[in-house]
Amino acid sequence: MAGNYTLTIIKPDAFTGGKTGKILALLEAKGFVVRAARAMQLTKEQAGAFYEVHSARPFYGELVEFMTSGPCMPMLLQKENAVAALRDAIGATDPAEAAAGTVRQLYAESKGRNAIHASDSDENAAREARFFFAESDWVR
Ligand code: FUP
Repeated sequence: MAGNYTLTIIKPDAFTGGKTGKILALLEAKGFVVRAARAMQLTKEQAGAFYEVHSARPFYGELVEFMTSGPCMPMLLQKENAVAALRDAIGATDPAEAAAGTVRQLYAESKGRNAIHASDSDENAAREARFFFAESDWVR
């Protein structure tokens, strides 16, 4: 899957705020194709494990709290150079610093409640894809 797949999550602020369709339309317009998707409520254990890399950071507790505050929508997306392309499309972590037209500039509320997750490397994309989806969940 390396190179052409990335994992995104429509986070609880955007999902419960009814922004999923708008975000997906923006991403589809940029050429991303959905290969797997599910709507789910993360448990504290799942959110904690997903963001384990940040477990020593001061915002970790708040991040886990937010990610479990409502349903979210993990999706596996396909596009050439998917990881870099999606990082470009979502913009900076803090929406105040996100470029015009990016998902976070348009739809995020704050640095913590920032609408969308995107894998930051091919290696993490593969790990995160396995976290949410079995191979049999993918459409090809
Ligand atoms: P990003 O890859 O842009 O989602 O950002 P990071 O991996 O650095 O951070 C993961 C999530 O932690 C962010 F989406 C939001 C949260 N976070 C904060 O709440 N405060 C911070 O200072 C940094 C990150």
